[in-house]
Amino acid sequence: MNTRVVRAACPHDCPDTCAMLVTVADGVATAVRGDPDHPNTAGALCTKVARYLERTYHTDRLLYPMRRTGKKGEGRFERISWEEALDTISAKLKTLAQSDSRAILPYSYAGTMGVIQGESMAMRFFNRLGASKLDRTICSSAGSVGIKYTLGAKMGMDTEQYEHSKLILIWGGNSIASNLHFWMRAQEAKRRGAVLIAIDPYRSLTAEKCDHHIPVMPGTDAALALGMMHILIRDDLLDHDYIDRYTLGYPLLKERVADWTPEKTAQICGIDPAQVEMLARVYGETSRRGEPVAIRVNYGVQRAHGGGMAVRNIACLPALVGAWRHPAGGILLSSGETYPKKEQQLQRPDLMPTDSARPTRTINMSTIGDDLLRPDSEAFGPAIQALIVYNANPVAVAPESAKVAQGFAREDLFTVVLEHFQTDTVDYADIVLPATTQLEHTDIHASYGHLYIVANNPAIAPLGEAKPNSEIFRLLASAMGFDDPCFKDSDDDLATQAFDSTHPHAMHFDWSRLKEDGWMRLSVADAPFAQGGFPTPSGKCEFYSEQMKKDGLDPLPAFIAPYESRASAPELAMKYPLAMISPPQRNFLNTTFVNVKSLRDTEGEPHLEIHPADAGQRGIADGDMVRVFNDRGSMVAKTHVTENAREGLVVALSIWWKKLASDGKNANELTNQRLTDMGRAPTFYDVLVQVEKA
Ligand SMILES: Nc1nc2c(c(=O)[nH]1)N[C@H]1C(S)=C(S)[C@@H](COP(=O)(O)OP(=O)(O)OC[C@H]3O[C@@H](n4cnc5c(=O)[nH]c(N)nc54)[C@H](O)[C@@H]3O)O[C@H]1N2
Ligand SMILES: Nc1nc2c(c(=O)[nH]1)N[C@H]1C(S)=C(S)[C@@H](COP(=O)(O)OP(=O)(O)OC[C@H]3O[C@@H](n4cnc5c(=O)[nH]c(N)nc54)[C@H](O)[C@@H]3O)O[C@H]1N2
Ligand SMILES: [Mo]
Repeated sequence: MNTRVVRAACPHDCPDTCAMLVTVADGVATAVRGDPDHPNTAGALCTKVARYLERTYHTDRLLYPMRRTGKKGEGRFERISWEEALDTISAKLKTLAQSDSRAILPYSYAGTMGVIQGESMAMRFFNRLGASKLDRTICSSAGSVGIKYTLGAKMGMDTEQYEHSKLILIWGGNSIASNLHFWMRAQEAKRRGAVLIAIDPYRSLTAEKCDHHIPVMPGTDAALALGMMHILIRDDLLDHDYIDRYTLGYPLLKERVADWTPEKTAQICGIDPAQVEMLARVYGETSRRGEPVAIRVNYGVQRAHGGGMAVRNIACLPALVGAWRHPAGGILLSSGETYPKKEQQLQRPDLMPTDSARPTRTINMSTIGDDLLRPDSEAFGPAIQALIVYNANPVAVAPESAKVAQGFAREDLFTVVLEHFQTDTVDYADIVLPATTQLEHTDIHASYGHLYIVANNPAIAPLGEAKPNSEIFRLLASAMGFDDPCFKDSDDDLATQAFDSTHPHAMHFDWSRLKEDGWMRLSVADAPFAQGGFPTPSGKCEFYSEQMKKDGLDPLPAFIAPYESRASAPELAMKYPLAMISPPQRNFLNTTFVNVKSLRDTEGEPHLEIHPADAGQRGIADGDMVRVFNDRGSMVAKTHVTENAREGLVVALSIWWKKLASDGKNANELTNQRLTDMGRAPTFYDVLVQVEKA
């Protein structure tokens, strides 16, 4: 038997971007494991990716191109050849491009985080075509903008340093589920005597294991940060030297937080004033003792109206106490901008046809529900006539799902979906194209949680007639007659172009070596802002931001209330009194893996966690089936009556495939298309609902 081990990367949308070792025997992958030598992966894979072979060799894999035979949404297809598929697609796109290429829209997100199978060849294709641009806001853009106002870039602490921290605030993240390798570091810190505090409306798996849990109501984190700053200043738990040298606007900040008393803060957050006091004091006093205090801020805080401001406020805290002086102090939201990515070269925006009479337009992926239903108009431009979906499952993941499905059901819309499986979105496709999985193609990965570039070598040959996204867009380019040399670049060529090896962070970057080694660490300082050097306009940590003012925002930390909450929308709350959040389920990765039976079986069916008091008022017992509803829609779920959901809150761990739920629906029936204060992002956790026995 011919056995070998291939170096690979986990492709999924997760901060951990694990380095993997794939065992291949006679052309068949027989095992995947975490690379024991990669410092972040440390030999461990999560429960989902440990089952990666089950996913790749799943009997439901799409292996051939197909054409729709039933009605949109029914999911009936017949096999066709690649030639026929490419001819059909190119003929349609050519016709549309002749009148107005902006009627064509790509729709993609992070089904794979790979640079090559993500936005490289695909974007070259859409740029050359002159398609509408897609604003990729569905996950992280609110916090990205927020943190940039304060710190200047999406970068911060090194995950590997957290094990040396003495206090870790896990703020709006369920790391055991969604950032496991960070949790391993936090556990190590705890063994060494650190205190862990979770700030989360829900007693998640992670919150349960922390020393303290502060259950704020959704969308109120900005207030909690203001209250903390009030106490730090009131009690002089500050690093005045750090503030003087490396921050901007301290006197204005001091004035701003003067009336953010613990009482006011606690009332807004739905907690006790003593909890605000405890949190601020332990943060300030630990730092005052010269010990490193760290914050891991995550995505939970960003998914409400004021999500951008929340992250911006939280990011002010480390500078106030001088936490940045230590490698194990500071904050991390994302390490994404530590990587010198060569996006222009990979995506070639210069290929976009320049037509001043018809400038390009941008469609926000988070409002695809509304936008698919818009007719031609002066303001909007042409109605969307063709949609090419890859690395995404919008029919299940985009907010206000009923409208999304209505848009996808339009008979006059031409939809192409590149996929591994027949997802809820594939059911609406006119043409389905089978894509390869990570084991079958080449890729190169940055991470948003650590500081390594990770290589992915193909372990096995493509299954059936599946092709890598990159190859599919090369073939489409050729079918369209695009003869620009960049469409001839191979996947190895693209990997070579991925990172800038003249940038100080990536001087050793060399694809041919990386392929062999599997991963390489970026060169960055241990404590990036120990001596200031923030990449903001002033070079300082900006408590006051002139740029925010220019952008029409409050230049100082502020609180922006949720759209839907008992306090901010009392009339709506009479009908729909419960706040609903739908954060990630441990055994799924967004909707990926929901169709892997062994993983789905651990969840069973969609659940709704509800507090005993809220359940009691409604005559609901543990295990009852309930209907969760608001003006936008409804879904049924099995209840779990538990104090893990605080009073006034229900939790629907997500994201289920709609068609694998008994009523064909998921939590996005209830979510809305309103956007955050910054970054044009969705407000998935800014939702009021009512619950009744089904
Ligand atoms: N297993 C698994 N891992 C994943 C994913 C997955 O689906 N499954 N998804 C991946 C993706 S795409 C992303 S973006 C990341 C997300 O990464 P994280 O943000 O770490 O992920 P979550 O587990 O959603 O943690 C969010 C937590 O925020 C809480 N929360 C909700 N609203 C609020 C609020 O207003 N304030 C505060 N303080 N907390 C709030 C939720 O209860 C939840 O426990 O995870 C990635 N990793
Ligand atoms: N209610 C609610 N909704 C949410 C969220 C929430 O917390 N609650 N979270 C939001 C967040 S943070 C995110 S990031 C989005 C995620 O939304 P999406 O990015 O749409 O993520 P997935 O649902 O995992 O779908 C990715 C799809 O890409 C496919 N895929 C993977 N690799 C490849 C490949 O190489 N080629 C091709 N062609 N396809 C591939 C997978 O099979 C999968 O079906 O969902 C958002 N929606
Ligand atoms: Mo995400």
